[in-house]
Amino acid sequence: MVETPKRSAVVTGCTGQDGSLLVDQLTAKGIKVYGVIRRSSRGLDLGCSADQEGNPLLEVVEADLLDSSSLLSLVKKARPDYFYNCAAQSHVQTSFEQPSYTFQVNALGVINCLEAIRQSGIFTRFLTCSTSEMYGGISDEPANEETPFHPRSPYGVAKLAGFWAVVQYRESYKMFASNSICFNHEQPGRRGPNFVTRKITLAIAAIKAGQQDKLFLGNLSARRDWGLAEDYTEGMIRIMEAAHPDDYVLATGETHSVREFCEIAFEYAGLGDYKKYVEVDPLFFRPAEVHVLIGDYSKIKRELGWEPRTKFVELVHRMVDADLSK
Ligand code: G4F
Repeated sequence: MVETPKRSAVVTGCTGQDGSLLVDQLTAKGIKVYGVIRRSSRGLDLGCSADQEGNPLLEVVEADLLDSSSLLSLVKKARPDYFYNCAAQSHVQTSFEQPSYTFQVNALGVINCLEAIRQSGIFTRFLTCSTSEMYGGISDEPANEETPFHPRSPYGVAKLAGFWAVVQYRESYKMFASNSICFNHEQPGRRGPNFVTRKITLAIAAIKAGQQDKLFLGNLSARRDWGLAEDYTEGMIRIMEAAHPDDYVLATGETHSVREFCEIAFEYAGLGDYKKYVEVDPLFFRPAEVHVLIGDYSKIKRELGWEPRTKFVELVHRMVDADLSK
């Protein structure tokens, strides 16, 4: 007989990288998950691990971040202990082309979730996936929770509004509402194909298969603090289970350039010097670039005992392996 789960969680964006990892990790802990999807005429592609579709602890539900009544109905129906908001327009370059949509989903969407919880009157812990893009890379010092923000994209501006909405609801209504300020995090085989890391590892697989001979990229000098996504979603779970709501940086404390990612990935795949394959195309330059991001995760280490487990080189190797084994 299957035991009735004692706890439940809503996960928005459950078909995305972080949401699908949370579905895996929360259900593995015996937590029932209401995975939120937007209605699609093309049917359901969960994007989770292979056994998700038969996962008895996952119930897929339809709602939309831009339709507050659908969120209120969901909270009233699910009465969740936890509400993870992973849904977003998450691509920075796209936000320059779709600034209004990005603001609606990434800022208003957070307020709609918070309002649904507040209006329901149900005690639900809330976390939204916040981002290092809010810092804007104006300093090469590691950023922590006290570092001033200076977003440099419509994405960053919208996420900053969402971040402050969480703080405001926490302070005004004493809600359990937290931000995970996530630096770049990637999951082998699961990262979206238009983020630079996955674009590189998918291209390596295509080059090795003889299907492609060049890879066109933008700014190779941009530096990011890249970690493994499943380490970060575990950090989010810790933030949700903490005694008090708060905002925490999740990062590795290292920064590496896109060029270094290419060097290691092409060498590891046995293709040699990346310069034989990679060309710079200004099409992929952004109107304003975030040149460097590096995070200081000492607060979450000190207070909640979280640390990233995966170093940069291992991450690159695992991403290459995942795409070569397909
Ligand atoms: O992989 P990216 O597109 O990630 P970006 O912009 O740093 O954003 C990611 O991390 C954020 C956390 O800091 C998240 F909030 C956000 O949702 C997303 O997950 O680009 C990384 C860097 C940039 O500097 C970009 O200019 O790579 C550079 N880059 C160079 N060539 C490229 C390319 N980026 C993309 N996407 N495609 C290129 O061809």
